[in-house]
Amino acid sequence: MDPLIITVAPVGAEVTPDQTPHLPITPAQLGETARAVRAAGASIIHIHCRNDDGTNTHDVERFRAAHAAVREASDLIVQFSTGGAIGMTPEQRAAPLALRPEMATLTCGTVNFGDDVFENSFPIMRGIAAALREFGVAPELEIFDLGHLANAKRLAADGHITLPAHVDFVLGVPGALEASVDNLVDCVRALPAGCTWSVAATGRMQLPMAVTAIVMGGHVRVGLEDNLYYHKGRLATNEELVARVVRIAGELGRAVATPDEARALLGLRAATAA
Ligand code: KMH
Ligand code: ZN
Repeated sequence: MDPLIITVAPVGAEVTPDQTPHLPITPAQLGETARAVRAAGASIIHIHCRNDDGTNTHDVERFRAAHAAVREASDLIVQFSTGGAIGMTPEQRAAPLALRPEMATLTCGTVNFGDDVFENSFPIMRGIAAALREFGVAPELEIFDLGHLANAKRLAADGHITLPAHVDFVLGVPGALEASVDNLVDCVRALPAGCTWSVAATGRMQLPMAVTAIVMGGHVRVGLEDNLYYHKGRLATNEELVARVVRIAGELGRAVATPDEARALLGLRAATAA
């Protein structure tokens, strides 16, 4: 099997600082997190930004500072969120792509999101895909439901994205596909040929889905964006969540990818050549 690519999603848009003291809020804190999760074994960092008071922002200058801090602290692959937070406009969500991160997400369909709706109509997806192409940013296709794969195939057929691509199954969001082994297997079977894949799952299903992906030959996303706890009643840090996956992968005989090995697997240029 290929070495395991571990993505860390350290902050997200929904978790609030009163839920955990371990969220990296400022660019400097994102840099410290990057250093710690790289040491623990991560190779990709999925970035959302916050204002100093912990509220969400997709301000380009905040992303510029976060990007610089993470790159200063590590050789991680930097992946910007274009999902942002509920209520952001598509233009706000795409604006930081002008900073040309190595990767960014492209959510492939609208989905219920708790009591909200995470809106990704075809015009929105085409607009974000156009920005990804304009700035030469590699997409990670976020698949919250099985039908999102059909949307990705349609976007590819119409020339908005290129397949194969890297796909992240985001399972367990209330209103979308539940996190279960059966559902993950269904998702993987439906993947377009040649795609690499990872799984992110919410809450206590993060670890079981990660272990399933390690065994299946997929890749893994962990972090406080999706799950706050190490186990019931004990808050986690991002680096602990990464370290646990590394330990389990080791027990299962799966090597862990360095960022440059991940770049090779994902078809990105090596950092040393960038
Ligand atoms: N915060 C969610 C509404 C992404 O980062 O691309 C969307 C999200 C997906 O987190
Ligand atoms: Zn995200």
